[in-house]
Amino acid sequence: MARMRPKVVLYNPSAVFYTMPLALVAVGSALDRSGIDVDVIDGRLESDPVGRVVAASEDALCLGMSVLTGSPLRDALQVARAVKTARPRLPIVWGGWHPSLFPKECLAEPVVDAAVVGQGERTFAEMVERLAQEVRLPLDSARGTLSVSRRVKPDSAPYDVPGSATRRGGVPVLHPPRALEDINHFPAHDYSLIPVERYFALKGRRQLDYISSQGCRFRCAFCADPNVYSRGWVGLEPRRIGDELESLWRRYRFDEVSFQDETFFTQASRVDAICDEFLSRRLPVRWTATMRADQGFRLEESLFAKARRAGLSRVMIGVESGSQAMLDWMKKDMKIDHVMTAAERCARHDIGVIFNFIVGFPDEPAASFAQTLALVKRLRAMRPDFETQIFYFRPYPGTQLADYARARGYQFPATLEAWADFDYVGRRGPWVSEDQWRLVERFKFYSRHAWSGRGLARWPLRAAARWRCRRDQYAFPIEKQIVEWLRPPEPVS
Ligand code: B12
Ligand code: SF4
Repeated sequence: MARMRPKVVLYNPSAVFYTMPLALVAVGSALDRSGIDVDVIDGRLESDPVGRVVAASEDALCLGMSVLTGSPLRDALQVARAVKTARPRLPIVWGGWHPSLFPKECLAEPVVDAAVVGQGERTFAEMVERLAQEVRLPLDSARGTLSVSRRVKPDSAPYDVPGSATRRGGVPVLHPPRALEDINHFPAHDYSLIPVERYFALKGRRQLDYISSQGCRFRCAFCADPNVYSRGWVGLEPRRIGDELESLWRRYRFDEVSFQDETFFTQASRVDAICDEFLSRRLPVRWTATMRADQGFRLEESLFAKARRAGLSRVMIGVESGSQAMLDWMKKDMKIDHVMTAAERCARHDIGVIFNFIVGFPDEPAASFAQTLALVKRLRAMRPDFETQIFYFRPYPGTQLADYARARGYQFPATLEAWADFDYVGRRGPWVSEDQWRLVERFKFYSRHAWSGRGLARWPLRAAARWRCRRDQYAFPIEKQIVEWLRPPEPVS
């Protein structure tokens, strides 16, 4: 009789956009693939996610789910509950940003058996190995896969490994943290775990998502990264990035690589060597990445030129505010001058930029709003391919500003369902008055149309929008109403 191979099912909840589920590719690739089958299921690609997970998880060792705060959490909860009803003995493990910030709270949900905190490769591999031993299916070790200890204490539950949280006697217990490990120790991400062509089709372009580093060394008070990765940063070796991207390109023939790193430009020498990899291999692809403005300020002009030659087409810069006082307050550790210098260099080297801003911080003065809108205009006017996005501040869990908001009486969600309603997308915090919100929404519309598009048909709207932006006149937004009447805005999920 043929022996059944152990299997792990991984689920990525529904979310906005079609970014590839790199977290599941990471943890799935790090399992001992010589002995374990991995089935990655993405809620965004399935008409019946629960049915698909239930069918896939027959005799599976466990179901792993990647959970972000906000609407993906809602889907994760629904799917986990329905799957547990159908398969009560299937262990369910949550990993990702929400369980990393709230491991014990996630375990208050009875269907969640374990939570993985922070980097997941090693922790999850150890859990799976223990689960496999429990069901008496010994695994073979193989070259290139993680080698983990096989000795399991007889009294320990299978998921009680460092870097996890589990329940003991019904009570959530946090196990010792696991230090951030050099990602060069882990096997290459196996993209055959996901239907890459379907993501290309859904994105409408052959754009490969790729992650070359984990963590961030900075301390921005609105961001959860310093808490989850303790200001650690680990990056893949440039040679390895070159090898992986070249072999992925031979397989998928993509046109663009989207680096999903938090701070791709952390080490100038590494960026330089990555550019060499693109150039020496003559990869015919463009690439995009995140850049802090102070990193752009420090980067040699010649490296901008080299990166452009190597295919860098666009960077995303989190500016956050046009007010230096606000930047200092949120510990962004960056100057407005850095933003302008980085922007000028990008413009000079024909590199597009998406600048992200946040408004509506607690007690943010009106003058600071005005400075942010003024900086947005300056940047938008520099080049047609300079885009700007304005988000409203929400005190994301696990951040210093969340503590600040709590101290000022902000009521945070108390249940997982309530956290599922907590989303940046389109929402604003209580610190944004109706007037401020109206002003920002109108400004977003006019600043977008004032400097974008070349067609003759758009000329009247462009001219009106520029006139308004130059004079800061946003009352009676008749053009906005007409455009929205012709093309209603997408509903916020
Ligand atoms: C791609 C991405 C998305 C994609 C998600 C793609 C997907 N999986 O479906 C989309 C576009 C949907 C998205 C949306 C949002 N995102 Co987002 N996103 C990212 C980004 C840039 C990359 C994620 C990634 O793939 N990383 C690479 C993998 C390898 O790292 P990782 O995700 O950390 O995974 C590791 C561990 O967390 C863990 N792990 C993760 N999942 C699992 C599962 C299991 C079973 C296990 C064991 C371990 C494990 O192991 C992994 C390997 O070490 C991150 C920033 C970053 N660089 O991580 C932000 C980030 C995750 N997003 C964030 C935010 C704030 C948002 C939004 C709220 C933003 C917004 N403006 O609206 C929305 C919310 C969701 C929504 N409304 O749909 C925050 C986290 C917030 C939070 N508390 O959840 C991050 C960290 C950015 C930041 N610094 O603020 N995002
Ligand atoms: S906002 Fe960006 S630079 Fe700041 S801590 Fe978060 S990831 Fe790092």
